[in-house]
Amino acid sequence: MVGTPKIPDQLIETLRTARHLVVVTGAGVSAESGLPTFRDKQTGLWERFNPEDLATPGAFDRDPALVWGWYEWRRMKAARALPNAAHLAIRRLEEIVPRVTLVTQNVDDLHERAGSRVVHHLHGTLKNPFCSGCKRPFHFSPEIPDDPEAGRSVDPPRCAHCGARIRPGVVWFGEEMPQREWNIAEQAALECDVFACVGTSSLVYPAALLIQRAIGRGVVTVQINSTGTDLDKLVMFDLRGSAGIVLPALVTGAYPDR
Ligand code: BV8
Ligand code: ZN
Repeated sequence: MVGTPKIPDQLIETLRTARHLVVVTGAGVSAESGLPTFRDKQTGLWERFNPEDLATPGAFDRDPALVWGWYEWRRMKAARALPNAAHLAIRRLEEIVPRVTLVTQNVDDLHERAGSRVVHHLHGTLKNPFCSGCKRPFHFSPEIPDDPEAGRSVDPPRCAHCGARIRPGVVWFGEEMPQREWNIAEQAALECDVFACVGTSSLVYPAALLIQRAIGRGVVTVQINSTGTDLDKLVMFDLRGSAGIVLPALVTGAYPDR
């Protein structure tokens, strides 16, 4: 496990005086909750699939049961996972910094279950499936889906209204992000004085444009990631390590008594 890097004093000071902090999270922030990230080798039988080949409208049209089975497996894993110290540290920041805009690329609900009240999901969520035909929302039964072993195909339910297949409520590659969430995220990137991206390879667009907006404005930018990314030399502070270790260290360093 990568240890806690020394948090630069200048970053501690910056966070103490931050007025508007934007935090953008990716799959790495849920990794310590046991959820596979997008580009790490998918665990279980999903190793033989590239997620980018499953997270597309074409994949669903070609094999709806395979794609629905993948999302049901992920929904089951997310429902059985718990928020980790990174989610909780972000929640603490929301209580301390005057204004925090939390934006996530993740489709799990771990930020919400850590207590974050306003979470901007750029790529949708596992909890809001809808009809691929008439677009009506579909409501899951309350219990956690049984444990489809990874890789099992599961036929998607049919819409009670029009009979079309129900699809996951996520934004697939080639699909547009929700305009309202994107506008909020982009506006925040243009107004904030501190911008942090946590646990993301920053490879997916347009989400990856957000940190680039902040870098372009010359505001304080922080990357917290367990591996390097294309942003390493572009951000002001590049902290290498696990989000569940680095984020709490950063928050405690800035606000030791909070
Ligand atoms: C669109 C939901 C157009 C589904 C996802 C330029 C501009 C616009 C579009 C494009 C463009 N260039 C290319 C595109 C097309 C495409 C794209 O970006 N492709 C990529 C592959 C190059 N973008 C799109 O298609 C977007 N739509 O542009 O539409 C349009 C416009 C108008 C009208 C119609 C259409 C939509 C993209 C959204 C796709 N959906 N998710 C699902 O989840 O199944 S994206 C998917 O990738 C996830 O959301 C994921 O979160 C996201 C990004 O990945 P990361 O979160 O960064 O995860 P990853 O595994 O990559 O990295 C994790 C990092 O964490 C790693 O670096 C790892 O080292 C680190 N880590 C691991 N453990 C830890 C850790 N760090 C800290 N602590 C740890 N413990
Ligand atoms: Zn329908």
